[in-house]
Amino acid sequence: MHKHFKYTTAITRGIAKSLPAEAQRMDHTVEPVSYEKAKSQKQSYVDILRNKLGLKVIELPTDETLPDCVFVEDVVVIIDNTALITKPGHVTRIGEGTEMECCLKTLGMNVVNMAEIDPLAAVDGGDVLFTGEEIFVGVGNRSNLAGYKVICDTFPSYAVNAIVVEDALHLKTSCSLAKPGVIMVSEENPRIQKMMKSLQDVATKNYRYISVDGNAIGSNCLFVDSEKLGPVTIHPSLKAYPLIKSAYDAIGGVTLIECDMSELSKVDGALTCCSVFISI
Ligand code: CIR
Repeated sequence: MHKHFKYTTAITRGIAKSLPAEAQRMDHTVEPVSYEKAKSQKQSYVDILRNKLGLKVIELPTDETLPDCVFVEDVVVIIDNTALITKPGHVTRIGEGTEMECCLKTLGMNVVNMAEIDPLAAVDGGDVLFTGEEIFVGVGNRSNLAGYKVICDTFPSYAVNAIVVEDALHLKTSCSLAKPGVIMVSEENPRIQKMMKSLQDVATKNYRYISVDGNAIGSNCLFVDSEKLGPVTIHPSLKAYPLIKSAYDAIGGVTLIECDMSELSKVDGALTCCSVFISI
């Protein structure tokens, strides 16, 4: 279906026991994370990748000194055969990329380290939306313009567009790729609508935008063109976000798989953030 999303391998990481008490979170009033429940939901996520999609899953070892280390998406941007190890935008997350860097080098990827190119650059992978055609980089909260420039230089064959992110953790907290050509968007508030308007203004392609009612993280889904099932969109659980059903039904041409990551969402984790993908 699309050359970019035909992955063979997913990389994930275990949940640190320090996550419930020490992970970063936007809202300190939400109830605490249950480590056991988060672990079991994460296992179901890995089972989907391994058993349903037929991917090889590499699980990096957990590091207790890095409470957010399960969120591997933030430490690397992988497009084609190049992996850019990012410098995460929150100080407690710097260092999470080391294990990923070793793993990707061992796998023979072309690995580039952002901090070595520009020490002032910062990017969380949650701010990077790759559509297969172009790259959008959310700039404002965790990622900065210097980081955006490193992405432009590292992936010169693609148009790279900076999008201002206000009052949200990441760009992909409010929109993500449902399948090539289709972007899922949260309609939660005028701030997101403004951000999406600016994305549409700079986009070099015509995408179809599908709106999800309710909670922002309901628009965060994961597209993989798998060997075993063909095109698959893994989407948030309807139990956790009951209003999203019609939005996901509207995608068409993909197998929909529900996945409940509600426990990690208490510390702002979404579906895309717990894995990265390669084709080797
Ligand atoms: C953080 O605040 O950095 C973590 N608690 C959550 C990161 C989620 N990352 C993502 O969605 N890409």
